[in-house]
Amino acid sequence: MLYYFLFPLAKYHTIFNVFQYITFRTIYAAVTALVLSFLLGPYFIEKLRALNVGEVVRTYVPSGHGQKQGTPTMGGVIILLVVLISVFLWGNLSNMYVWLMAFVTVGMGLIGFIDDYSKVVKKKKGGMRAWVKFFWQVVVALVAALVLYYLKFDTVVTIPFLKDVRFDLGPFYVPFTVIVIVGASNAVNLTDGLDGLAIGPMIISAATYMLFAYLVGNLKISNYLHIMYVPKVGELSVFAGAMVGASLGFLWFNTYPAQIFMGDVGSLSLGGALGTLAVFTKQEALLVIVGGIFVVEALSVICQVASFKLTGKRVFAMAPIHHHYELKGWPEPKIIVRFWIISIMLALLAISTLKIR
Ligand code: 57M
Repeated sequence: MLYYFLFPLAKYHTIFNVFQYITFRTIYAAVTALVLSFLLGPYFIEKLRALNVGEVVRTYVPSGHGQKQGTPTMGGVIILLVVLISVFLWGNLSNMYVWLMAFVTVGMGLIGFIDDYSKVVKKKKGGMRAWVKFFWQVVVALVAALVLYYLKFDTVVTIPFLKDVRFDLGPFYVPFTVIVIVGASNAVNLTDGLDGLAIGPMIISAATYMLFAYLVGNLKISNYLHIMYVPKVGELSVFAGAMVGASLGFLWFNTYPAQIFMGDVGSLSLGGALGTLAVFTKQEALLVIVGGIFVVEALSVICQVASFKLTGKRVFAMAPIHHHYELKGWPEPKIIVRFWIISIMLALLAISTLKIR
């Protein structure tokens, strides 16, 4: 919004020129989201406490989780709010990708909100049925995928490190997009089981895609780097910047020992947003590296369930994998920080694909 009101003033004073630059708006989108989170966080946590919106910890948990009972949850509401305000202030709202990003983020958030609400407020055990949740996630992702397809979005998929390998998926790009978005949304949800475990890699992944959005959206740079140029997608670095700021602000309160959890409203929406960023920047396959922690968490569940069904034996002491390390006796902060370190290494590896191909 500031872009509309302040950039035209450049004819009176050159200082207003800064509002046209994506880099400037990205930085301030992140700063705005961070400051808003700091300001709203304590008020929101107090409100949740007063309303008794506290986590109901399952009984089948590694010891230590019992003391988390009653921790305020649904902190994702504040993340969503802060991202939207920041994008509204700093984004170019005539950009269609910004609206599609907002649609997926809010759509997934709404599904998570209804699930959290039924669990925490209505005290319905287990919340929304898994298949109902999955169905609506697919609907949200499908709407975005179909809009993209009818807007003639490039359906070619490239593979990291392999310059000459390209697949044109044609109409199959639609289900592919749905898989990426819904997969990312659920993988982040599965990861969100220790304090700061999901939000840390989310900051790192969103920051990586913030960089990629800027690069692929810039004709000169993308030509220089020989990466696919995606017109208008540069604006998404402002969106990703807001995600980084809001996630950092949330980590302030979610770090061990957590004062608040994000709930499904946070994990489903942030995961969906990350998947959408991967699609819009045409770096879909790169998400396996950038979001490697989320991928491993989801794979650990798939392996555990498959192995148990087929052989009756477990691969991990407990899935998702962070519970395995808990049961092995690693203290919670050690698991969390080590996962963050791996996430940083993966982000660096992903960035290196710009040169190693
Ligand atoms: C989300 N949610 C946390 C919080 C958070 C198929 C199966 C593997 C599914 C999986 C599952 O349900 N995962 C979904 C996991 C929960 O956190 C809430 O949920 C939100 C995210 N959706 O924001 O509101 C608990 O996680 C802990 N937590 C923190 N700090 C945080 O910042 O400590 C969360 C955020 C919180 C808190 O204790 O209550 C969750 O784990 O429930 N199911 C599982 O993960 C279960 N695994 C399992 O049953 N494994 C089996 C099979 C099925 C694979 C096996 O290995 O044999 C585990 N869940 C829990 N304990 N709680 C089992 C042990």
